[in-house]
Amino acid sequence: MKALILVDLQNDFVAPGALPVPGGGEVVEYANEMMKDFPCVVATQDWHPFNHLSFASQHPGMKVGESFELEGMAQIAWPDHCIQETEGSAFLQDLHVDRIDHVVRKGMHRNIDSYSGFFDNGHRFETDLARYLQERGVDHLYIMGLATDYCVRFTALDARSLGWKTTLLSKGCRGVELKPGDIDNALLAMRSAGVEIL
Ligand code: VGL
Ligand code: ZN
Repeated sequence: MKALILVDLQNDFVAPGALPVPGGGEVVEYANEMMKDFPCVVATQDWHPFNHLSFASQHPGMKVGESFELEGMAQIAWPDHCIQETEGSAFLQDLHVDRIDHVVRKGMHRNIDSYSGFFDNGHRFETDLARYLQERGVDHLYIMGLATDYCVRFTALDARSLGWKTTLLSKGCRGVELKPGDIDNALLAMRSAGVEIL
């Protein structure tokens, strides 16, 4: 059985949200269309405590977009975004949420960021995503959402390393592109890992 994974289709990733991904709002209609074709739909939500350490605001003098080290790992300083139970972390208003079978929340641990829907960035904690997909008998994942160069990228790479046949619906993805080339590099990394790019 195939499953559709909708990555982080949340208000803060679409203008005028806190961390707007260029063109992010354009993918909602496509997501709504695609959901009709899938017997299993999972959506991830970035779900941070207000004082998450990926936020530049938690580090005196730090600017958004800066690189720093968090618990020994490379980290980008983000604006405050997707704070639990706020408007910013809610699903995009036009998304047909009634068609979502399962929601996976990530990024709740203050000390570590979590781009992938499967694991945090240090692979210390696992979400229930893999177990859910196994229980539903899913053998092929179709992934789309925000942002191509962060949460989509790492969700797709983990899906491959866990053994799923994985297809990226690139029409339904948009990237941050903090540095020029980030989106292309993400697509290359996914393709090299065996992700089919549609
Ligand atoms: C994301 C940056 C920070 C994403 C989440 O959803 O791609 N990017 N948190
Ligand atoms: Zn985040």
